[in-house]
Amino acid sequence: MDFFNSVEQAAEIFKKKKDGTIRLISHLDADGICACSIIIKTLKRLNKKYSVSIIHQLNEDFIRELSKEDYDIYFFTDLGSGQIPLIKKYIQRKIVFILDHHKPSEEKSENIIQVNPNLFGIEGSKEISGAGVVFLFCRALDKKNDDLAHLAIIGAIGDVQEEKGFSGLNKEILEIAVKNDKIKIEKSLRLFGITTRPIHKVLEYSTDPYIPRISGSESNAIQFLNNLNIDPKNGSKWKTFRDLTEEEKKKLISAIILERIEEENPEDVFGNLYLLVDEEEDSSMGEAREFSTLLNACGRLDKASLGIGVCLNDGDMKKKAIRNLTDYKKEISNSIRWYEENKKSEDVIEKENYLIINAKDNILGTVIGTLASILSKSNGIKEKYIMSLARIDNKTTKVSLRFSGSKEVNLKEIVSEIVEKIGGEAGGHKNAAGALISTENEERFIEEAKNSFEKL
Ligand SMILES: [Mn+2]
Repeated sequence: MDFFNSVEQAAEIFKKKKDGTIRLISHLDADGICACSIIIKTLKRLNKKYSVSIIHQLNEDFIRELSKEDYDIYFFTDLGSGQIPLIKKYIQRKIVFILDHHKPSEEKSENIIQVNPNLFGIEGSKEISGAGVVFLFCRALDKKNDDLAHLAIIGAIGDVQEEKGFSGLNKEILEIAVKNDKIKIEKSLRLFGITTRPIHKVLEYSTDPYIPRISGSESNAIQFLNNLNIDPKNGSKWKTFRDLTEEEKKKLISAIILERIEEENPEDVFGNLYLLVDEEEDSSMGEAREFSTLLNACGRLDKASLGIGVCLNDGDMKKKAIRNLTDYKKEISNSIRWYEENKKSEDVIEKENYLIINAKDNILGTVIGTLASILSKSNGIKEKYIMSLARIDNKTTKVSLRFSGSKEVNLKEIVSEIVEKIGGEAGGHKNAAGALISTENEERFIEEAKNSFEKL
């Protein structure tokens, strides 16, 4: 049996269940929100009723609560594979579909149908997202769901599966999205915000790829444009990249490559834009990378339902989600300010090869990883492990680990080793890892982390 057979088989089982109440549980990030939106749209088309929860993590308490509810069919999307033993323990005599791309479970149960690409040698961290798995399931139910392929692509981008294009099943799903006129691919400068932000701001905020002397400085970015005879303004309005003439675009691109001449891959500034054909070009939903940021912002500020509304094309929800994005950006700048103001306090420990920030209640647990990512790309912090902690609620602390520098690291392994000693749950991958730990273990976790970093 191959992966497609297993998708077909799961779809057949669902088709046979004509009636029955449906419960959806999905993950809180952009991928999980896309996954959930795809299945919701599909169920709506089938005139089926459902009830939804979007959660940060699937733990025993939550599964126990689920078992008390009275639904006939459960869908776990973009999560669940790791918790099959628990699901098996609590949810019996109901049909459970797990559509996930995380590490699969060997554990089996008659009522649990696990659809997971990793079981068939497909790399779930690279070749397909949770939304992608759900998309394949829904298209197996009905080909007309092909028009949801773009959501699977946004999910994959949210899970950082796009790297100079897509591979594997993601590539096939992208082709479906293009064929259905949902996505248009455009070669462009690979800089975040290129379709929505003024060009000088895009240059200023460009950390990956990094532009020496320009990244991080608004005035240098404006000066850079002036030197190229590119007027950054159109009357009183700042120009975006798309407002530039073709000649100006070419001039700008070659100038950026020249600025980067001492970097490892100076020409590494090109990439694909995945334009959402049905959305307004310069909106936050106009390009897949920004769209996924918008969804992440919804999830992180605990408004996942807004994100689902955006995916389902609800105009009112879209407006609210954009306002939420502004709030999210404020949370991020607040977190940076808190760090700057508390650098010298006992909550921040900086040593030769590591930086540990314990923000406690001062930064949202859902934003703390973003702070670590931003710091890992900033100029002041080089060749250091950056570990940040903040509390999600009064008993759970979120830990994030990043590395600033070009050395090969395996952050997931480092976090997993500490978790093994202190307790908690590790997640993530080589270049961005994290954990959820019990708040009372914060101090012990930090001590153990210091030991680990000092040995590295
Ligand atoms: Mn995912």
